[in-house]
Amino acid sequence: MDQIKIKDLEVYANHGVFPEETRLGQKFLVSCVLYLNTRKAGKLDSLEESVNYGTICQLITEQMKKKTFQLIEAVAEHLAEVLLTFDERIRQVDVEIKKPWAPIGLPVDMVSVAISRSWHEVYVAFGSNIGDKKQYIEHALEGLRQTEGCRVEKVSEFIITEPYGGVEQDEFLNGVCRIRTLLTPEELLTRLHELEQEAGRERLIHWGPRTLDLDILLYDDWVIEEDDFCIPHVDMQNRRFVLEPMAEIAPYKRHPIYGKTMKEMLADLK
Ligand code: PH2
Ligand code: MG
Ligand code: MG
Repeated sequence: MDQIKIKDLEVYANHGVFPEETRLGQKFLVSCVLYLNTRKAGKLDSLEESVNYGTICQLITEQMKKKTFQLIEAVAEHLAEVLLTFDERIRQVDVEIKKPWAPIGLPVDMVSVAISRSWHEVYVAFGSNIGDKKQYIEHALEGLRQTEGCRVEKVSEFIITEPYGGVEQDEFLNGVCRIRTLLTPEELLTRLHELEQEAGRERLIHWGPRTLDLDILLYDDWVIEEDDFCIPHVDMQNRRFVLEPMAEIAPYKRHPIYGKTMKEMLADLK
């Protein structure tokens, strides 16, 4: 990916843990790399097709002066979020915050924090088999849209499915969506659990009836294998109610472990 780089933008601001830092302020140096495709801007020689680095420097300065953080970690995190939401075309950012005058009483040249943050493509499955199923799902999708650092990009049809897994219960309404998010897998899972709680979900029987179930299917091409948290979803290859809507909105998306497309995985089930 192409890069726009800003090196050592000087900003006088008041971040710090010590009272004198927040009272008197000090010099910060901000560097960042914006990852975006500059091909069209380059070929057309047109600023409209790119991101104006002057505007970015202004934005950084404004944001650095507007609020006081204790940690330069927090400053970096905040700036990364602001930059990634400023323009859709910025896919990733590296941000470094340097404190050349850190008042630690020792002769250090410079302290800094450098982070890299990006948008992630995530597929989430939803299902409901109690009450107004459609209403629960639509409320959850709206909740995701309203979540900071989350964009709902594509939603499948809602399909009626027979319960899978042996528990005798009412039929489900199921589907999947593709979102773009700045949240980590753990943070996203916490948010999904909150939305399930909002739908009044009670966890009584394992695989039993539920007002709302939200599961992470795929998170970029990441593989996470923890005792209580796996990505990709461990059973998606066996679930028609997942693969059918996945084949609808992402037929050529490949499973990071099985190496098959959603369309192929669905055909394998038939
Ligand atoms: N979810 C389950 C268990 N069984 N069956 C259908 N048809 N749809 C579901 O969403 C579903 C299920 C556990 O998450
Ligand atoms: Mg589930
Ligand atoms: Mg679940």
